[in-house]
Parts: sequence; C-alpha cells; structure tokens
Amino acid sequence: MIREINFDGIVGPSHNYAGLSPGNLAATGNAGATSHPRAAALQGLAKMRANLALGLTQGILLPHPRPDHAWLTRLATDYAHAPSHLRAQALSASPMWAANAATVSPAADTADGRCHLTVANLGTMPHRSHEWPATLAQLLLAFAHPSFAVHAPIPPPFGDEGAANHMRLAEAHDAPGVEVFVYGEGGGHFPARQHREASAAVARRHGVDALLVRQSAEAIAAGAFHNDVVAVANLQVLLAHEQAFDDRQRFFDALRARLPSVEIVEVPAAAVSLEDAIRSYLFNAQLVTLPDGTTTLIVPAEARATPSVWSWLQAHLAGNGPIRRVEVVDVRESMANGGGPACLRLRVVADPATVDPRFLVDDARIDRIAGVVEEHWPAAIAFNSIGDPDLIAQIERAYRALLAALDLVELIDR
Ligand code: SUG
Repeated sequence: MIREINFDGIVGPSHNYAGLSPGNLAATGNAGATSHPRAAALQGLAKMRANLALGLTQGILLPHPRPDHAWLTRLATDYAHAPSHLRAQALSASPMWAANAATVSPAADTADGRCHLTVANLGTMPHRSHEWPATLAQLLLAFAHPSFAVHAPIPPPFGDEGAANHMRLAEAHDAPGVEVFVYGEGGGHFPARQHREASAAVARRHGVDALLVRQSAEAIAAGAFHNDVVAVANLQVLLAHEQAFDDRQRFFDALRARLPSVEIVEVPAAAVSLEDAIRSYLFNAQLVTLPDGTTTLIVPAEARATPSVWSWLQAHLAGNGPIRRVEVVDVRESMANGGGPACLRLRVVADPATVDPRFLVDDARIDRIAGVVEEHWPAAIAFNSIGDPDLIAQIERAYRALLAALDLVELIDR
C-alpha cells in the first residue's frame, strides 16, 4: 500500500560542532563546543521509536564514511596533512540531515508514473558538497525497484539542497499533488543555498508541473538557510511563517487555484517573530497524519521552551485549526547544529514492499542499531581533538560495525 515513509539519517560517530555553515545561526553559534555523538545518535533513534509508536512507517539512511578520504585525495592531501578547515569539512557528520539528501516526487505527481528522486548536490557548503556520491549509492540500493527513478545531482554551480526546499500538498498521499519548489535569492551576507535554476531542473527531470516560489530574503537574513526552517506541508495543510515567502499572496492564490481544499495556517510575525521561529524550530517539525487521521506536529523540545511558540501552539490546538496534536521530541545535539526533527528525515511516498528492507526499521532493528551505537560511538568529541588518530580510528570502526550489523557492508568503499 502507498504510504509516506520517513527515512531518518542515523547520526554518525563523527558528529561535532565545527561551525561550518554560515547563515545557520545554531551551527555558527556552537562552533568549537564539545559534541556527544553517542547521545546524538540515541536521540535520533528515540525519535524513530516514538514515530513507530504513533503508527508511522520508518526508514533509515546511513552515516557516510568519515573522514571522506576520497574527497581529500581529490584535493591532493590526506587527513594527517590537511589544513584544519579541510579536516573538519572531511569529518562532518552532516549526512544525518536526510531532508537534504534528495528531492522526492511521488509517482502520482510525475509524467511517467514513477517515484523520482534527485540527489542534492549541496554545492554551497564545502563540507556538504562531498555527500552526494555516498547518498546516491544508498538511494540506488534502497530504491532499486523499477517503480523508482534515482537521478544524479544537478550540476554546479546551481546549488540544490533537496527536500528541505520542497513541499508537496495533496488530498491523499497517493493522489496527484501540487509540488512547491522554494528557491532563495538575496539574504544579505548569508548565502542563498537553493538556486532557482536547480529547482526548475529537478522539476523538469521529475516530470512535475511545479510551482516555483521565492523564499523571502528577510527569512534567509534571519537565519532560515532552508525553507523547512520557516514552513512545512503535509496533505492539504501548509503551516508557514508570515515572512517565509517573497510574495506570499501570489503563492497562496496559485496554491488555492491548484488545490482548492488547501488549508493554509499562517503564523503571524506579531505572534511569533522570525527570530523565535528560527530559535525554536517550530516549522522544522514533522507534520504527519496518523493512521486514525489526526494531523500531528512533531516539534523539538526547543519549541516548548520558547514561550511565544508554545502559546501559539496551545491556542491553535484549543481552536479549530487543522493541527490536532503536538508531540515533543528531544534532538538537541542535532538542533545545536541547526537540524531539527524535519531536517533529520527524508519523506518518500511509496509502497514499503518496493523498498530494500535493509533501509526499513522496526523496534528490533532500532535495538540492533542502538547496540552498535552504545558500543562504538564516541561519548564526546572536543573540537580540538578532531586530529587525534585514535578518535579517527574509533569513528571508522564504528561506521564499519554499523554497516555489518545492518548487512550493508556492500556500501563500504563505494
Ligand atoms: O546544512 N548543519 C546543517 C543543518 C542542516 C539542516 N537541514 C535542514 N534544514 N533541512 C547545514 O547547515 C553544521 C555542521 C557544523 O557546523 O559542524 C551543518 O552542516
């Protein structure tokens, strides 16, 4: 049966705070802090367990081999000799943010009736620009069934950051939907990471008649480095900050024309400032429909800790709004690098029977992953220790142990 599957990125053993993403205020603000990879991975697994308990279908994407020796070789160096910025970029656990892995167009939306996935090039940030080959290898394996088409990234210089800048609205997961590609321009001293040309190319390649919408420059300037920091959509519901889009009225009119049943929930800046939205990650929530039909928002604990955000949510629940339930999850290690519950997952609408079962999880498989994490993931990484050969050896052992436990060793050295 066609359903939405959330593929969460497992937090890798090299998770650390290197301040690598200008424009991502959490990441730059925590630069140099001590990270806790084991706790981080366990938080991610706890979120997956909670989502399974809600009746959702859960998948995984794996950490990438780190350090990325192949990338350093192409830069004519190696981990022992590379300057510190290249070391940090080669070691980043950034593939955990699976919302940036690819853009996914479900079969019901595409010209050829296949589910299309285009791997993101992530070309704007050096530490993310080398993710795509390992992501592509995983997606080719997970979605080898002929009902999928997996595509290599859009060529540079057109930056593409995947599903984080893509929303889909539809009356049912398996009904034709409206796909919205949000691109960035402007943003002052912060980079706009999603290029319009890349969005347009992905839509063409997927055979989707998409709406292309510009993100507001003020949102980028305030730290919304991806659209999913200020907006989220599921089925007929769009939840967005008032300042998320450049020309909101035109976008909303076009959306209503295509999907008259759409329910747009706008959070006014007077109730929640852009700053509070970005600090709390209210919009970087998972907006899901539970098996009993309840529209539920899965927010990070930081949303509960931000008074304006929590009061807005309580008022919405007390009123007659489309979101009927709020769940709170603790993903603070990821949040400190600017990655909330929605960043950690890639949504794919498909029949789970068509997906390689090694990429799907139940409680028993999560237990197995947790066992490897407990045994092998470093408890802490002080940023000044990332050159330590013992730490690097531990990170590489941990990665291999996970792939062995999941019967995915064939991904090593791809
Ligand atoms: O690309 N942080 C990620 C966070 C990605 C969040 N994803 C979505 N919004 N979908 C990024 O900026 C920080 C890593 C560091 O600085 O060590 C980082 O890459």
